[in-house]
Amino acid sequence: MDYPKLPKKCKSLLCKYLTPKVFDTLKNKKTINGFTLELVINSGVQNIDSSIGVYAGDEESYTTFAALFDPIIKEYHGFDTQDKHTSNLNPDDLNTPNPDSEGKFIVSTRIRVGRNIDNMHLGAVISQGQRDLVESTALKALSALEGELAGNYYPLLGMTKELQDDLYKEHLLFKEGDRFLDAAGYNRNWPDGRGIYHNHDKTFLVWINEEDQLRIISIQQGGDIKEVFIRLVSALKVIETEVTFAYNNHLGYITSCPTNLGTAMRASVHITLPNLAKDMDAFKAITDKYYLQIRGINGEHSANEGSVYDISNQRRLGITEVQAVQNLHDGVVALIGAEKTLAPK
Ligand code: ADP
Ligand code: IOM
Repeated sequence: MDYPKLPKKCKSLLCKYLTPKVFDTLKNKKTINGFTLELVINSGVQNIDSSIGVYAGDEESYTTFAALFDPIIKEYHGFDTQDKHTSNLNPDDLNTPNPDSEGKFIVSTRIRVGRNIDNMHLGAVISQGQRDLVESTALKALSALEGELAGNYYPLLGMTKELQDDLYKEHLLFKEGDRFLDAAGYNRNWPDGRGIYHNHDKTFLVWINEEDQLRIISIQQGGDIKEVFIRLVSALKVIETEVTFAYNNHLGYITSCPTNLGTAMRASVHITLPNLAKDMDAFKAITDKYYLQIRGINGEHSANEGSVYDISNQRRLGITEVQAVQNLHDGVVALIGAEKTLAPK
């Protein structure tokens, strides 16, 4: 494999950190599962508009290809190679009263975590048999959920186009044919082994075999962040007694994409900010201060619709889950304050 052609205009962290020297150091390396540098970088090479552009095929990828992953992790999370990750999922440590008790700004709140089963290949190189095993293992664990969390599984295989589209439009289901994941090998054998579990109220969801083997999600209308967190934590407690997920003291929960390591948590609100939308410098100054990310409302790589934005924690490693959610809350309070100040009198 030769050093890939990476255009100057490419802004991804892959383009920034895959220097010819790093490439030469890593080009002949392989993890025990056969994961190579070519597989690590293919998504970012094919998609020069990637924000990051790299994927791990297994936990070992993060050490075998550390010369590339470490600087990316450092820049994205502000996390050093000698740092340790700790977890805190205790809702009592949150101070998150609803930032929008009158319901004027926050449309909905969602908190998700990614999880991958210990000692199992990640999605980039997972075999069809392993993917099916992930699905059956997850379903067994989910069958232990009770009360508000009890629900049904809807496999993608055999799902009508109508139901798939409806779930997607309701912001509940992942999209099909994502080109970033496709280039990284995630869409092999589609739609086998993929699906969504949801409870009766559609406030608790689990995506199976998308970017991570499991994406465990709590979601509801409005801005009661703590209620969303409590639901997620209750479900995690049950699921984690049934399945052991890949975790280590340095990188926390092991995920396919280095942006998700650690807590693997993205806590977000969909929020309407028409005045801040006209002053993106002021908007970005607040999101930067609270380490928040701005996405469009149809997920990563989507554009915003009108003045509704998806605001979420950017850092996920080296902070606890409680800190990630607290950052979101405090940043949203500041955004709503600025929005009110900018409103025409
Ligand atoms: P992930 O959050 O798993 O990294 P995406 O950014 O692609 O992945 O978002 C997945 C889906 O979740 C999208 O359909 C998006 O609209 C929806 N979503 C994210 N945050 C919220 C929210 N606060 N309220 C409603 N839907 C949300
Ligand atoms: N992994 C994916 N969520 N994303 C960070 C893709 C990219 O733009 O690099």
